[in-house]
Amino acid sequence: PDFAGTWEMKSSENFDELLKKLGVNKMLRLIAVKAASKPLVEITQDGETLSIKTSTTVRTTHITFTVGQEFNEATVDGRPCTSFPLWETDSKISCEQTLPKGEGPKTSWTREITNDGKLILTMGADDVICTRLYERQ
Ligand code: R12
Repeated sequence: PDFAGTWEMKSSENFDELLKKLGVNKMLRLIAVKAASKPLVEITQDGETLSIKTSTTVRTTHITFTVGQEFNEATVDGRPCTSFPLWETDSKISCEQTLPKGEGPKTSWTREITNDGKLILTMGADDVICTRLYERQ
């Protein structure tokens, strides 16, 4: 599937609950939720290698990975982790994250291109799953 494009977010569920599960304090959550309500996501793709730049006013992340290969990134609350992205289906990448000392909730994300060309991002922390829908700009 083609993940490439400039994406804007159309809806988000459970982002605050996710941060709460990760132990982010109320003041930081207020700032993060506001900033994360207007993100810009730019993805380039070369085969199974994706480069994803996610920009907000308070934090910008840039990851590059190849599906099937471990890479280093950070959890949504900023803790360094090792990530292992795999194809869950033809159009969905599922990524388990491992924290160096294994502390905290189990985190993961998925990114999927729907039949109608939208991008669904989920971010999980134990039983809490945040779902965010993106459309091409
Ligand atoms: C913390 C500090 C910051 C944040 C948190 C804890 C803010 C994080 C933000 C994340 C946005 C994620 C997006 C994901 C996506 C936009 C703003 C939580 C700055 O300690 O949709 O891909 C310092």
